[in-house]
Amino acid sequence: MAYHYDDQNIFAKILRGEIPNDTVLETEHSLAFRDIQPQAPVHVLVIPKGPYVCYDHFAQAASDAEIADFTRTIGAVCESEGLQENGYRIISNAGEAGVQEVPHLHIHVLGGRGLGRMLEPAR
Ligand code: DGP
Repeated sequence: MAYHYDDQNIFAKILRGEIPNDTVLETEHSLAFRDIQPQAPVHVLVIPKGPYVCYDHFAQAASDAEIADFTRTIGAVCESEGLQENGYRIISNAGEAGVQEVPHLHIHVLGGRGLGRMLEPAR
């Protein structure tokens, strides 16, 4: 599959410093910041700094160093946000069926309350 990365997406603008963000953690290859429309007391987005559209694109094209950094940053957010004891959920929406709004890979890290079952019944 050929992936097209649109460098005008909102997270690309955040990475370029054109739009402010509430940073939780920044590493060489990743940025974690608070979601502007939080759906739980803790709602952090973790993104790679590289131009990847979605998770499968990242898994295919990113370097081992980027993948390790991204994975560890997600874990570090769980720890720094105090989510380990009571649990959390990580989600990555992709494409139309996944209702992905921003076409730059992001992992939602959600916690701080009971999150219910994973999916609503299909409508
Ligand atoms: P989705 O692509 O559907 O997985 O969700 C995109 C998320 O990005 C959504 O929860 C709202 C969040 N979001 C959209 N624009 C901004 C922004 O400018 N800043 C921040 N911090 N979050 C944003």
